[in-house]
Amino acid sequence: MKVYQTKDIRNVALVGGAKSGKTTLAESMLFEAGLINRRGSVDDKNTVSDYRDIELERQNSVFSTVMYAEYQGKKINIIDCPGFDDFFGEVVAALAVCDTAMMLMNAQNGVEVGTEVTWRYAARNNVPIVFLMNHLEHENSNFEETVRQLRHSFTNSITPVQYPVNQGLGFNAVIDLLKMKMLKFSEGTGKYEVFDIPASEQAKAEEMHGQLIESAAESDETLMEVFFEHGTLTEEELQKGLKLGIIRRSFFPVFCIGSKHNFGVSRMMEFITTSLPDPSEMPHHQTTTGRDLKYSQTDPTTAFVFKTSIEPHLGQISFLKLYSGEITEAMDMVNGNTGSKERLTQLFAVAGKNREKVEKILPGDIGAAIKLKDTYTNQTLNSPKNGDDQMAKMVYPDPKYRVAVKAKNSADDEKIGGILYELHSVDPTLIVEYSKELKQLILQGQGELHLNIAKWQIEKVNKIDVDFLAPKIPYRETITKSAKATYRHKKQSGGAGQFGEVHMLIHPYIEGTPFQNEFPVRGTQEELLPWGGKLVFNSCIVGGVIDARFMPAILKGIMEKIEEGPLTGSYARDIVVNVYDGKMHPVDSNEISFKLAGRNAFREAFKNAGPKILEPIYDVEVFLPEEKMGDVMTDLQGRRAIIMGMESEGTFQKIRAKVPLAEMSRYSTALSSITSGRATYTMKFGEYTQVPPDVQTQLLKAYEEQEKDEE
Ligand SMILES: Nc1nc2c(ncn2[C@@H]2O[C@H](COP(=O)(O)OP(=O)(O)O)[C@@H](O)[C@H]2O)c(=O)[nH]1
Ligand SMILES: [Mg+2]
Repeated sequence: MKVYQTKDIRNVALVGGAKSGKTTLAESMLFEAGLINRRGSVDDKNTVSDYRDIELERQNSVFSTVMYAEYQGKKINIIDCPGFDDFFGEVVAALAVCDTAMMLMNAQNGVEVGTEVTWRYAARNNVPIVFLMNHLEHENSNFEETVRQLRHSFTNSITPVQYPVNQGLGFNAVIDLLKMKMLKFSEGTGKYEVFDIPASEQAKAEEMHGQLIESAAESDETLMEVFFEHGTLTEEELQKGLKLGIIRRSFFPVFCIGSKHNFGVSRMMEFITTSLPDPSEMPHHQTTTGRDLKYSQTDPTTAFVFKTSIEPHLGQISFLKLYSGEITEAMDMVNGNTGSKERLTQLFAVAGKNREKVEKILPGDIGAAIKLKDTYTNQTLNSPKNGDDQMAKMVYPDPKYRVAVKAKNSADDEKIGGILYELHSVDPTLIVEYSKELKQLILQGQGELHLNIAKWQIEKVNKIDVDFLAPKIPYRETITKSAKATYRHKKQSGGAGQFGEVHMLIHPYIEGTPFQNEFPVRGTQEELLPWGGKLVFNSCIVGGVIDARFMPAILKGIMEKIEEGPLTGSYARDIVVNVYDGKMHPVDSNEISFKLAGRNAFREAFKNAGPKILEPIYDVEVFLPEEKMGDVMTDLQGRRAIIMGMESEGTFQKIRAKVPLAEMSRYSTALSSITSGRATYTMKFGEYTQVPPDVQTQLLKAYEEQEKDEE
């Protein structure tokens, strides 16, 4: 394969709502570029992009697919992304390395939740966007309304560069406002015929063309001057101005395509080659040490691994984008994050499961290497002389769905950890962790669908049957008032006896609130508890009634009980313990005696100090269409949510709420069914608060029963 110069490379990501037609468009683009000679279809399960078993089974993209099309002397790298919210991690990676996102719109549906989420993310990361209006041949398609919604939701700089002449059944023609011609498509061929704009469309086309010229002029001062002087721009000036506007995100063109019938795809690809930025025209990235990555072939090499996939018969493939220098086969590289050495044995240009060898990759291009030893997604590879360089890591969305994983056959339990770790290396939004506290293997992800796909892989690919169970909730225990307790540990049996007596006063630890202590504190120790909160341990001992050497043993005894709270066995927190009196025996006192005395005194005191169970509360944000507000609110209230506020965001509403984690189980599924998949949400741990009395009673009862079972 030809080696492409930076200026001849275009990197585009196909993004947008589920089923908007991204995978079908990718297929048409590969066909137009001659990479395939027959267009497959998602329905016939033979597209280049959706080739994995899980995708064929579901007829939906689950992973992003990297492809390329050589077109009019340029190499267009295409990353086809999944549309479901559950797989947004793939979109994050694609947006990190593409220079332009192509956002597909289903003209029947207007702005969808996928559009909204992707727009917001692209805006935060300054990714230029081109809108592609698809599904125009349906009876209910509405180009104008969809454009109106886009402008209302996002920005008035979203501007058509084409509009359909005959949308709905029979759609096959558009007015192209750049060429100022009418284009007529013929089914399946990708060809179009060019006609003069019919008289009936002339006025409208002139006016919209005028708007484009103004947009182009606004993106650059010199162009503005030319425009003022001549009242218009030449075609070349128009193109230059629009490109600048796209790069600076002050202009977002809207094209019309028909991905299924291959309408307008070649025209759109022509636009990609002539009017979208090459990588070096985009703002440069810097390494974390401040080195400017200028896409210069003669600079030291820096490449970023944005995706890892595991392919049958081949193993691990690492997809990288080159930001500086060049990469050749058999080159020695250094992983900037781990310092480990890597040799690139083979380099490929990849299109789905097809690969073509390349000998060299130049800056801005995307390629793939296989069998890297110790390099994963989100890491930087460098030439040895700048081995320490690192690029900023991609930030994935927080997990919002969790399950406990257990092998059906307990003999398989050991293997599961390794399998889940491999899944995580391919999809970093799957997070696996063994919780010592809950004694469960917890898998977190973006939604029930996301985790079910992981289950499918474990069962179908790794051939291990597993159960996904509801995970336990990490409750906490604390106290609400002060209490005293004394405990004497005494044992007289045969030889040496045991003796220790401890008197303590405990009270709640509340940051910044002083406590009127009846016992002067002589020594204090603050423990930051690993599970959050504090334990303050004060010695108020006078006259040496307990030897200083026994104090650590008392603290140890208290810590044991704090790790296994007296109410439900959960971690306790935010407690001040004052040891103010006690007794020793000249012969029988030892550390173990004081540990036991400390532990039991603490348990007694805790029970009398108004103990309460705390539960984790999450800050939840739900994005939903206005008309679903009532249903979503009712559901949230049923989940003990406290509504913190409501705002409108474009055509969507945002509800902010505090919701107990215990009530969030299966929320992604519930929300999806209440809103027919038109809403999304995020959640982030907020704080621990006391559970209501009725919930506390239930939890205490459940714990008692569990203890009884275990006896
Ligand atoms: N009628 C019509 N169907 C389309 C069009 N684009 C895609 N489809 C169909 O819509 C479904 C989803 O398409 P797909 O490419 O998988 O969408 P993706 O989820 O965005 O990748 C498939 O059944 C396609 O055949 C279009 O422009 N018109
Ligand atoms: Mg798809």
